[in-house]
Amino acid sequence: MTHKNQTLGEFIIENQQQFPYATGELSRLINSIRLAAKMVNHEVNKAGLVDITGTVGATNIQGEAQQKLDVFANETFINTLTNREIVCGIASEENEDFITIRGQQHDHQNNYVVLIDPLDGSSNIDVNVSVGTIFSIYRRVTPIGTAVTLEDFLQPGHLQVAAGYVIYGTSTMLVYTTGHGVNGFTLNPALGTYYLSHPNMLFPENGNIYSINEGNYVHFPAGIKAYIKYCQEEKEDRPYTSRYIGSLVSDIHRNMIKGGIYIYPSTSTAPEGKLRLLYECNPMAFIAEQAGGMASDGNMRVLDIRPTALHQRTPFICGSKNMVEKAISFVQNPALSKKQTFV
Ligand code: P6P
Repeated sequence: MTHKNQTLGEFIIENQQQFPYATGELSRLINSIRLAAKMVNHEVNKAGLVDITGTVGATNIQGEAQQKLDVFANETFINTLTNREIVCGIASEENEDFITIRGQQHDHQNNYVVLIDPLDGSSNIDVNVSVGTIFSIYRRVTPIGTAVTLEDFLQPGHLQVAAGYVIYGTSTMLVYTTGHGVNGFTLNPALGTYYLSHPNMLFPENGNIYSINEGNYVHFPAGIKAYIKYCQEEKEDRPYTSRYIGSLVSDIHRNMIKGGIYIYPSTSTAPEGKLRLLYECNPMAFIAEQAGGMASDGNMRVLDIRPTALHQRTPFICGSKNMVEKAISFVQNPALSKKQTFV
């Protein structure tokens, strides 16, 4: 039984028996993420005060200018996860290759791999817009006692054992699922404790918020253009409204609470879209489905995509079920727009 104001620690203990491998390992893993998030939150919250914003002059493997907080967040999560005897490997947006963790006995006995986007939306840091951390957790598939391989990381999203995000916004929240619904915990910075503030989060089936970077409109496929026009046409009931923060965690978190759809499609300049499958789309898709929503690449369920590369991208349509289904109908049948009367 979950109740408001339960602490994250109490919630983990009370619910760990739900988890088939309830040896406490996953609980310790979530606890590690909880601690790292507190440390990153502390730095994010003072970013404007000390010389920690701005770029470090380096670029990450994505070729993106690395913000100092990117580097701090990446190192914090990697170090915190490495120091617990739970994780046997980590893949991060900031690192070209995965990191092997042998364990204190150097014998590769740990069971889980973690894939992480340590600070998503970091280009927003210098303008004081909310950013987030996204994480995805799998059990390894290669034998215990051997070093992890790429195979342990290239698992389809439906095999995730847990996924979640931290949103560093007006308040800091940790939102995660282990396959038994989605729960949101808000950090009380004065106490350093997370409290259950959003039990059993659910996407409203319908919504009227669409989130997409319309600056790329001319590069969108016909079906996405048609769906945007559909959102803009007169509606008997509520008119749609466009909300786009440019921070995946913030846009999806808002849409999960208010009802809405987030789209980052393929474009003529980026045929596979921009978002990364393994540590952005799969964890957000797991959460979306656990919250009664839906996540598709326009043709198939995101969680069924069979990964082939650590940093591969995918088109991403995620949010309220009925809205995602409507968007997919346009993507799969752009001519649909000709039957719509755009007045
Ligand atoms: P654009 C941030 O870089 C990010 O990965 C997501 O958090 C965000 O939704 C998207 O890219 C924004 O991309 O091209 O609209 O600036």
